[in-house]
Amino acid sequence: MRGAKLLIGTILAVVAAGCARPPAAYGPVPTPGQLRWQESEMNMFCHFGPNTFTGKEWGDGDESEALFNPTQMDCRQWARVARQTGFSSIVVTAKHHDGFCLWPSKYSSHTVAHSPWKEGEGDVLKELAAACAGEGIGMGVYLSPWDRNAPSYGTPEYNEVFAGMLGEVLSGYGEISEQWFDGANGEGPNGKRQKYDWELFNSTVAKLQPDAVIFSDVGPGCRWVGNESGVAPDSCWATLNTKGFEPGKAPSADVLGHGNRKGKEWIPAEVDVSIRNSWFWQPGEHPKTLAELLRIYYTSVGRNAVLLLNVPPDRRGLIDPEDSLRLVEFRTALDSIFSHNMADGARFETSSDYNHLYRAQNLALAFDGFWAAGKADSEPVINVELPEGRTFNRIVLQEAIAFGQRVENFKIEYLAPDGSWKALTSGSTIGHKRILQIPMVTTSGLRITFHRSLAPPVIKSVALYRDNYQMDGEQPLGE
Ligand code: FUL
Repeated sequence: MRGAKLLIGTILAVVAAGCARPPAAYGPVPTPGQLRWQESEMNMFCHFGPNTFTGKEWGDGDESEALFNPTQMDCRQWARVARQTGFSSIVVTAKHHDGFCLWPSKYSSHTVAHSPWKEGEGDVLKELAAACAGEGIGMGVYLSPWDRNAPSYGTPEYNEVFAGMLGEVLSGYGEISEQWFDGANGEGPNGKRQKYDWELFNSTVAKLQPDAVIFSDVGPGCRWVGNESGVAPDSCWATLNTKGFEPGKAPSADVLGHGNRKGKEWIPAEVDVSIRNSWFWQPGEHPKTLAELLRIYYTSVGRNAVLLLNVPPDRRGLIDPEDSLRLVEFRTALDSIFSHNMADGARFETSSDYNHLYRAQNLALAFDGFWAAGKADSEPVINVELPEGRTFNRIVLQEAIAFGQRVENFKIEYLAPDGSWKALTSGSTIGHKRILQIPMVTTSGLRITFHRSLAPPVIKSVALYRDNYQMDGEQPLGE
């Protein structure tokens, strides 16, 4: 008797566990490092080096080291500004195209060690690593493969030099969240030709910092979005085909932006853009306006990409107060827009559930779970019943990307006062986060219909917000 009970109990437990099994992943999925990076949403870029002092954007590599002499350098200020205004890490130009190393590399004499700054005893990476750790944010390093100073550039030996430099920055400064490989090369037709050993470079990163996300035109951790104006396209896949390409020999800007539907590798887009016109601090330049920064936020974070916003320290080695003030305004605006979810208290209903664990109510932002559509549901629908009329102009959708990116076409309707469903907006991809900018609408119901998906949608949340900052020229919907 006891044996039979035990058997029945075991069968029931197995059945229950079976029902609660999560959906299988579709296609390529992010690594834990990529997931963490995607969730970081905004990182700060700091272009700093000899160019800061010469006013050039691309140094020639023969600038005197004596130029590098910031008078009040304080990486704690950079890290404080970054953390307080919502950035998850700082990616610093440890070596730009001029070859100048912000750390005392033993592979070069064109470094801080040969500059007057701190009498050659300084190390920007060391100070920045300590400052970022102190503020609880990450640190990433930009290392330009193109080097206009290294005498060995253009010979196989340079690959060893570059890998050696990589080894130094990746083993001497604690955890590195992102390794940035720039694809630019301005050598021109008669210039030096370097055949880069990407296998060596990438494996050096993988060995020394296995969780670091590697940026280049084509990943492998994340890809360039294809422009420097802060815009990912409306339709943005985190997947890409890289066969035949490498950093510096990238697919078209169009493909970099859109990614490849059904692409073979998980290589999401990163949007790098400067808060000023130039990458390096230049006298007489001013930061972008708040409206421009908000627009960039919507066209990067709001389109399944991560924003890498460049905020270049000035000649003193401090973030310019004009820039930090603008960032405070930006943070204040984002907080005021995204701290009141108009879908709080909503009732979610769906046309199907994959199983009882992944049910509709998980779509509420407050739940950590997700909703998965049933396998046989060819056009899954989410109904959002709002407790009373709610007014909003931003809809935020998130896929649970650990299961792959799936949705490729959806429409959203709202419940009009006469009880009919009226078209509100439509979209293509979602990914980690999709923010739809719609005219201000007051309604008690929304209906989201997924027309096409590569696999049944797995949606993490649906949230609604009100952005009063962007209202200029935006018309509310007539009822
Ligand atoms: C480009 C570089 O040439 C620019 O100077 C800057 O560093 C930008 C982020 O990447 O490829």
